[in-house]
Amino acid sequence: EEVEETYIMVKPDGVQRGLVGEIISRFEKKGFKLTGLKLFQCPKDLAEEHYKDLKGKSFFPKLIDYITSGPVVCMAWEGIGVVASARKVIGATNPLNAEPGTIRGDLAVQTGRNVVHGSDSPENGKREIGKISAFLFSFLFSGIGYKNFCL
Ligand code: YYY
Ligand code: MG
Repeated sequence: EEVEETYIMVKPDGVQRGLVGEIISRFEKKGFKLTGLKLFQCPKDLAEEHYKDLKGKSFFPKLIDYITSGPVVCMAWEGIGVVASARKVIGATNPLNAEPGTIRGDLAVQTGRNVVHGSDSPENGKREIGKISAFLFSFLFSGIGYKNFCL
């Protein structure tokens, strides 16, 4: 087991529904460490970069419209095995298949409104945190956290 980083993002529906505190609380209670946090309006090109593996899927344009439709909460979380564990805390992509006790299982119904994103591998965790941090640094001269100056 290794210390990893994962990118967790409360999607626009989660922010609008007032679920930010609930979602943060679940990761805090599990015991992971919050190392970066920012409320952010994601531009289209960054959303497309974030979801680049899904380019070409039929739902891709709707996904990009949705993720850029309002502010998201970008977070970096650190801990042993945090990438896979956070995916378990989040639950299945389709909330109707997500187990009760998971975020999506408890708080969502539709795949297209599944309230939260979590990286699917340590490599993607690093990539996703890196992309958002680089964007924020170039734009605002600050990142989302304190670690490594511009995490
Ligand atoms: O990692 P995860 O969010 O659980 O699912 P992905 O397969 O990476 O898809 C990303 C995102 O795309 C998903 O959270 C909702 C949306 N989506 C969709 O709208 N319709 C699908 N059939 C599959 C995914
Ligand atoms: Mg994914």
